[in-house]
Amino acid sequence: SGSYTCLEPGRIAKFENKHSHRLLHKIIDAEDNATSTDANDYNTTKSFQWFDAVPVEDLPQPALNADRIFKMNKKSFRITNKSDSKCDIITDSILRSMGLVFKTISYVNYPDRISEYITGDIQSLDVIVRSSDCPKLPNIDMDESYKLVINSEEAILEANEVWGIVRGLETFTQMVYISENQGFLINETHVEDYPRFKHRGVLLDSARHFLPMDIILQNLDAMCQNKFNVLHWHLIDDQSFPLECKTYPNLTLKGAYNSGTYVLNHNDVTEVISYARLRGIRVIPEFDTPGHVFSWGKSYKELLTPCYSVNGTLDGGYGPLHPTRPETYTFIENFFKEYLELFPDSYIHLGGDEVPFSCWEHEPDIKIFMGQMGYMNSVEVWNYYENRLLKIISSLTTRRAVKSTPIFWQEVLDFRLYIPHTAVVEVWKSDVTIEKILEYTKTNHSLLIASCWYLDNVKYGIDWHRFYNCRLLDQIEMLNDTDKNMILGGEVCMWTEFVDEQEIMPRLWPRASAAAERLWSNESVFVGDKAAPRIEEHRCRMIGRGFKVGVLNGPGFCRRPLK
Ligand code: CP6
Repeated sequence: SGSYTCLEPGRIAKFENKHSHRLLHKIIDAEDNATSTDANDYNTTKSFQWFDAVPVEDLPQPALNADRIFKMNKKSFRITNKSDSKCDIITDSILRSMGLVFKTISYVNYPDRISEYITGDIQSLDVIVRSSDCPKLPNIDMDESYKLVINSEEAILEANEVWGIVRGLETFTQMVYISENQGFLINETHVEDYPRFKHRGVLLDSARHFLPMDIILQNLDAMCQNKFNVLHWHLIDDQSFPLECKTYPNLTLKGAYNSGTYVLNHNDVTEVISYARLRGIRVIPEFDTPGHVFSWGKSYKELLTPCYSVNGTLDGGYGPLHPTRPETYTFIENFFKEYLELFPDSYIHLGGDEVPFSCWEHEPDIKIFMGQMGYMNSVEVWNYYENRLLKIISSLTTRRAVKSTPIFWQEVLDFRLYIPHTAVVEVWKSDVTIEKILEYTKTNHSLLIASCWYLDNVKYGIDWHRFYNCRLLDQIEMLNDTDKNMILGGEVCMWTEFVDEQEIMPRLWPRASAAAERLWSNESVFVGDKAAPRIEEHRCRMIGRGFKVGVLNGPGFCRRPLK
């Protein structure tokens, strides 16, 4: 609405009264209860005419949203770093913003009286960061808050840390718009903004289809535009092993697609990490074990558990990592030694989803081992595996300033594994209720929510509402503070079984923007009928930056100046 950014700032100090709406639960209830036929979905958006792009009510109307409008001169406008810190994160962010600010295609067809509201120009934006620290990496506790003030006396972006400058410049570049006769404009602004959740991630699956470097980097740019701050990189899975391993080169030679050539090497990974850092994005790799490892077996068969049929003969298939052979753990240790040095984030995703137990249950050596250990079932074998893995990770990261914090998929709680309470658990199944979340928080594990956001899953018609109206996220607001604080944030997941480099951009974007707003903006911003024009406008802003984004709302177009 008024601030003219899709990612509505978390707090808007000055124009608060004009922008708070609290009708929302009614809207969601109505949508949830409606039988979700495609036609029905389409009808829920009838209140908005897509071909109008932005309804008059939602425009940053001078009379409604700003007392003053300022012109910006494309040739002379500057963004100036006025702080002592000359951190590369600020410098690069300013450079990028200078390249983007006049690329805006946000076009507003103001009434003629617009000139009454134009009270001057903004010559420059001053950037001030309080901390002189130039962080080596973004982290979970980084301060992304910022204050952006634009009035006739000043245009200032202030933040405690460089991360706030990155987010604030993003907002700033999105607030600039074009008008037919007056050129580039920006409204009087007073925004004090900070994120609702500290973990706002995008999962990219590089294993089902190979994702080349330019796609990864493009997504980091799109993520930055949408204020996401974590790339959850699902690098390896059953189908392929596309990550160079210097210790065990055969993993990619035999396990990567196209005869071992669809590979990301260490330099690529390092490039991704530094590209992400400059955009305030953490890179958390996932090494999914003990399941989802079939591709490891293309070169190292003995790592996997051979599967037996009920009559006790080998059936030729392979299951999860072999949990009792010492060689498995030697391999795992060398493997993680290499990758923990490559990936510096203090979190590491260890997977743990969808472990196919049946191969463990029938393997003779494992049966003997279970007898020796007094294990009653294969969940106990799994628990044994995860604890040996955790011990290895822990000893490999003792030399770090902060020890690695493991993340697991929700199954570790569903099967009640004994894992340290510092481990974070990512909830992904779509049937998870708020009652289930409360059971999880009782275990003292912090949580990530992914259930609402499987973006590879498309539906005919308007399907971003179901990402936006994430019911779990509303219900979280009703929890007490202790439970609420255990929700670190959420992730949108782009699994690539049915998506590849050709179509990943329009599939992910701007549908991920719907989740991005829920993860960044204050919960009170969530108003169904205001979100539709905002995301439509945001889509046009992404197009303005050259992203090949998908259609959200059916027929329509992005407004552009006629000359
Ligand atoms: N791959 C891996 C997947 C999924 C998971 N893990 C998955 C399963 C079901 C759905 C979506 C994704 N494709 N490694 C589960 C976390 Cl609906």
